[in-house]
Amino acid sequence: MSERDASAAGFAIRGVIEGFYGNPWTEQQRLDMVASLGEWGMNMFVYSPKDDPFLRSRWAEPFDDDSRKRLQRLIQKSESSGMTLAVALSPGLSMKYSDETDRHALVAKLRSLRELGVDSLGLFLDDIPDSLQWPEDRAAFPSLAAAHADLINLVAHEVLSDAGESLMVCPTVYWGDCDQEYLVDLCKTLDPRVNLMWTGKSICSATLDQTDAQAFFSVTGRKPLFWDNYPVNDVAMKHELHLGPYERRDPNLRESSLGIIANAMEFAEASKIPLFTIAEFLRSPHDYGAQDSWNRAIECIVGNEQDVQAFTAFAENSRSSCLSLSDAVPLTEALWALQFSLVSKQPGPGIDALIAITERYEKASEHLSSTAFRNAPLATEIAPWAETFKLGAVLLRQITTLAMDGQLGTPRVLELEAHVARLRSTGKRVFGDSLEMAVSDFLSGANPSPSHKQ
Ligand code: 14T
Repeated sequence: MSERDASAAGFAIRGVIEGFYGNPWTEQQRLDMVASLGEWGMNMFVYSPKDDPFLRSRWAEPFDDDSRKRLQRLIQKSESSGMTLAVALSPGLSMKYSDETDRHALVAKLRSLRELGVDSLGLFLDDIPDSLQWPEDRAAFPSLAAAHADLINLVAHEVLSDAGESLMVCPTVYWGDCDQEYLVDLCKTLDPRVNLMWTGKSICSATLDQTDAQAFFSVTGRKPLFWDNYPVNDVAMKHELHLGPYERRDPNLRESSLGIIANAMEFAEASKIPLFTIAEFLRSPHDYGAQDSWNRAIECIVGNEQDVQAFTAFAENSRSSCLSLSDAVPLTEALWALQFSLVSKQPGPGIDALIAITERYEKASEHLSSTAFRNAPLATEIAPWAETFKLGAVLLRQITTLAMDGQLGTPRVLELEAHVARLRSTGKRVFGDSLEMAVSDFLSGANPSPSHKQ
């Protein structure tokens, strides 16, 4: 397929947003990411980390020299990578919408981005108070939505130069039912050049489909620009490392949305695994297969054969997220095989399966923490989860030993409890629920709870 055919088959906007809470990426990570995204056929990068002070808390202040220089280098890299760069400001924590000084400051700051050479601008009004705070604003506007519509229209008028340009806006109501009063009111008088962002049924939506896009269209009169909160793992998701492939997004959204922009993790290198799969989906949604794409992602980011094997063993146990239906599949299968073997009094095959997976995970966890693993930044980012993975391998070895000694149905399984507690105490989620579930089954077998006693 030629380049042209490939992009004709894909979503119009295929993007990534640095839009998480937490440490923004380093400049080097960001430039490297933009280059990779370009190689994978993405076409937009949105710069708006919540913790860059010049974008949010100090939105009204001009960029300092250092920020300006970093933005210039980002503009250059985006250009040379075939990516559109968007930068968004988030003034809503403090802005007085009715105040001329604040309004001018916002327009001036957005214009300064244009003058630097940023292709596309954003105004993000997410995660701010959902009612007007300043008494002057309450006097000037009937609602938050009215204040926002007025501000957005001002910005569109002052910073967009022609009808072909657009402004990316994240409204304060950005998920859930589309018939919420704010969204209805916001759209009554909104400039048609505004692209509205939407995360779907939830902040982190399990699925995105045609019904989401249609409901949005019927209320707002526009196709949504999806802000997809995957693989981001900030705030309440810090215990999970989202390494699984993109899943449960309807390929037909290519027609019913403007595109999808995926919010990444603060772990830039690890984010590349899911982002690679998102790039494949967005380029060719009807041909996408999650598992194959995931294997290609690991091949691309991890590379060398031995590293790929070790990383895959780890990453297949780090796939729990809002959109994933499965995690720790090979482990779960081995543990079911073991339990089935025990119940059916033919322990051989189950124990063999358990030995095989225990050895595989022991080897993998050794390799991941060794200097032989070549992607050092990746190893550093995943280290807290890889440590938990290692504890899991130790626990599996213990289970294996008990199984081989025919001790799994005896009180000796109580020895496993301390290990499970250690695994849990790392606070990092690995193995989904499967390891803990299996151990609790062994424990209740050895020490039946009162309800099971006759
Ligand atoms: F604007 C949005 F579309 C959006 O998703 N905003 C933030 C985003 O920056 C953050 O990375 C993402 C995932 O946590 O969700 C939104 O932030 C939150 C997070 C919460 F846990 C908003 C409310 C929460 F309760």
